[in-house]
Amino acid sequence: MNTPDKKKKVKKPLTVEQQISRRNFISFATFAVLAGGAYEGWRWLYKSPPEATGGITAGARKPLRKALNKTELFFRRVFSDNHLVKTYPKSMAAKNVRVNSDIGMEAKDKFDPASWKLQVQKKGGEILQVTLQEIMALPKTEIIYDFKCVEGWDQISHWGGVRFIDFIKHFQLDDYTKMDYVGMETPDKAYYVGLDMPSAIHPQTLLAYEVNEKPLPLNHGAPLRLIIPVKYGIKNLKRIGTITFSNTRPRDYWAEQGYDYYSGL
Ligand SMILES: Nc1nc2c(c(=O)[nH]1)N[C@H]1C(S)=C(S)[C@@H](COP(=O)(O)O)O[C@H]1N2
Ligand SMILES: [Mo]
Repeated sequence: MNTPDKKKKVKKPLTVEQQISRRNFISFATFAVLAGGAYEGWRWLYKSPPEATGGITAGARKPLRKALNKTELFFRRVFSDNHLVKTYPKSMAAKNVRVNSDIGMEAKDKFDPASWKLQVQKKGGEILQVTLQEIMALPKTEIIYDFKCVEGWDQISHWGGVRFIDFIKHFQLDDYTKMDYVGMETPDKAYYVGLDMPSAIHPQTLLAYEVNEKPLPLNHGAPLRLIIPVKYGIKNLKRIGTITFSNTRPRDYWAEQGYDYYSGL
């Protein structure tokens, strides 16, 4: 028997419990769709081939590296070499400059700073050898800036040496600045960094032989270290042995461990 009620199909207002269960359903459905999308995205990334330069940067998937390289290019354009890193008065420089790590400098007894020569790899296999005396005869530049390590500490420190660009000009290496990268390695080749050319020839980048106006101690990279204020500490190679120029990325110790190759500030 038909009740008049059923025919009219009156829409009864939902009870509180019904409203809650409906909202729960919508929330879970939305979550499931988003989670599915995230999973598919991850699978896509996971299945995509690794980048071609796997050994140099730590073998990220191609699409991920593409995004990272876009980010790098963006920062390289924004922070071009017209931008100078902030400098500080001498009074603010740390008296006890922190010594961090010493990869490529372990064989302290085997290394003789007196017979050290900087080796610059030129085209056609020729090697330019430069003594510390020749480097110290060039105009000296000093910088007091906030040195930053990726491990989370920073310190205002005072360095002295020759600007890398002045070194290049003096030894008539100008042609090499048309290349994309500079590579630097310790004499034992255990620590090595790759630098984009604009950062290497930045006016604040130094081949440093002094800290706090005194000769660099061995643990800070004597006889010669890199001070590159536009980069994190990892790129500031201590005890430079060789310098190379290239259009492909030179090998880089920390990039091989997955750190950002550019490591700019
Ligand atoms: N040869 C060499 N250079 C190096 C390193 C290293 O382990 N070996 N460590 C880098 C890191 S991580 C930092 S923070 C700085 C520290 O420089 P400092 O010891 O003079 O403070 O050196 C950089 N240059
Ligand atoms: Mo560091």
